[in-house]
Amino acid sequence: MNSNFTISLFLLAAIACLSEGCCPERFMQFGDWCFHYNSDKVNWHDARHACERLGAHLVSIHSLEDSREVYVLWKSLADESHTNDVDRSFWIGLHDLSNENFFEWSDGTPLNYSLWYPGEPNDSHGEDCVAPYNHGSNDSARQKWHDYGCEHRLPYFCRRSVIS
Ligand SMILES: [Ca+2]
Ligand SMILES: [Ca+2]
Repeated sequence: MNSNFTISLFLLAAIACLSEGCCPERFMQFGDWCFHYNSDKVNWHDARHACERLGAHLVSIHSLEDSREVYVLWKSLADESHTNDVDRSFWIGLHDLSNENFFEWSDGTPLNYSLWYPGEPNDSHGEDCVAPYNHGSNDSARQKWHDYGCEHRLPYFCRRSVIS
């Protein structure tokens, strides 16, 4: 390819990013964020590292609005049969691996909001990682969180800010 043409394409992409922000390859833009959903089922640690390799983190949730945004996005990407199935939910960045019952987000943001399913977290058999329970009669119940064994394999959501 002609190098001037290549440079022009690069500049055009850069200008588009400057005007409205953009997402790297394999991410989709939703609001002010870039999301990457991977339907491959992996344990929580592998999900965390996969996000980090993409310059992102497992998604963190700081409001009901955040939660709805992520759950609606997930529903649009996952097979309809995946809703209301605990083992077909997705990993988020919350964990209490460092100190039992002291939950923190893997992206380092503060825990300023929580959306636990009734009776959770219960640390049943030493559960230290968190996912939406994906269980209940409607979306507002299903998006609530439960602690779950980190070794379970689930799809996952990565998030990063737009490139500006
Ligand atoms: Ca725990
Ligand atoms: Ca639990």
